[in-house]
Amino acid sequence: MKNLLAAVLTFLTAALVLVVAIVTSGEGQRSEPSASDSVESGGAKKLATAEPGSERQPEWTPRTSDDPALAGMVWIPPGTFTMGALDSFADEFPPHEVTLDGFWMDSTEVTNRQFQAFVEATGYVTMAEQPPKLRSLQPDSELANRQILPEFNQPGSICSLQLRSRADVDPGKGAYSWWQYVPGANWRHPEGPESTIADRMDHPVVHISWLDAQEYCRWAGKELPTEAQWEYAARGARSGQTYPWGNERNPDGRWMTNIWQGEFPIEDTGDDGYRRTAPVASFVANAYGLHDMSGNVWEWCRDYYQPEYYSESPAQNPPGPSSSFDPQEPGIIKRVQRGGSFMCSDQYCIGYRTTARMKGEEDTGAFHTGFRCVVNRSESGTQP
Ligand SMILES: [Ca+2]
Repeated sequence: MKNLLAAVLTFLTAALVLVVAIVTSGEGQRSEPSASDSVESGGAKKLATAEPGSERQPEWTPRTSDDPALAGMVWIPPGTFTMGALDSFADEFPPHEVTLDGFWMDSTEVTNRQFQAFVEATGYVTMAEQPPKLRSLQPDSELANRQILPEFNQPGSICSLQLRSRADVDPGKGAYSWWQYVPGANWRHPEGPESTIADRMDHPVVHISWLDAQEYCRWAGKELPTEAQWEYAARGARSGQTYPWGNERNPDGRWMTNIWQGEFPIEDTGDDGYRRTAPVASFVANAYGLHDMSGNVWEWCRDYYQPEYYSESPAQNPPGPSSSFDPQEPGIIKRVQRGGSFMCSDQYCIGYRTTARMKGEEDTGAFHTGFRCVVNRSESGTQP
């Protein structure tokens, strides 16, 4: 029972992670990283690499497969690229060359419809639908003996509340003014028990923990992408560019991704057309045929999170570190999240950049966190 406490802590730490991320980014206002001198080569000859700084779309025709197991997926060609950034947040440093085998990747985030098929086939119950338990504490964590507060000791998940004005932001609570644990919130009820996904079946599923995503992948015969696969795919062969489509956030004044516009966290004006999740593929795909690699929802990667992993990462198909370590919360097991979400604004979380890294407790989702899958096979569909 004492572990129930930890579940609350699980939530709290997840919220704290968000807070920290937001605060960290908020310090921010830092200029977004400039294009580095990375070289990106997509093995295939048909792929012409864009010049750094160029907004020109790389020449590549997305490949799909007739194999039903690869439906909805696109081929990501083998290649070498520079992962990370020179002038950005500390955990994106150092930029380093990585070579990857080719793989298949979902062209969109996993939708409510897809996740529902999984649940109907298996009877799976997500973490947010279960009574809180301790699942993501390191074995030697000091948090193991804490008590779970009663208000957190019921199924639920983390949501961002709608604030009315800047006065609603309690300086003492900081980001907890808007991030709150909502009993009854889960993938079927994204904003709490009264909300529904009935008209959102083609939106990305949310409130999915890393452990939930693993179960979906197992059922689907897929895997979560490694962090290196995710970044390589998101770049879409654009060398060292800030976004999957180039260096300009709003080319020709257009919004290219579902993020937050307006004063954060008071009012999202929805200038991009969406105030929360958008249907997948509402925005243009990158050169590989991948939609929403920036914005919409954070996407889980397979890797444990360690901020300094890039300093020791192997150059060939890096698998991520062998264990988790976040100095901000060393007792918690965390996995990498990528891509930013509809909650990311240029005032705070600029996580929609291609190199931006986030972390989350592996047993905890939130209303802006989902995932997509990969299949590690050759272009012809055979096992590597
Ligand atoms: Ca938006």
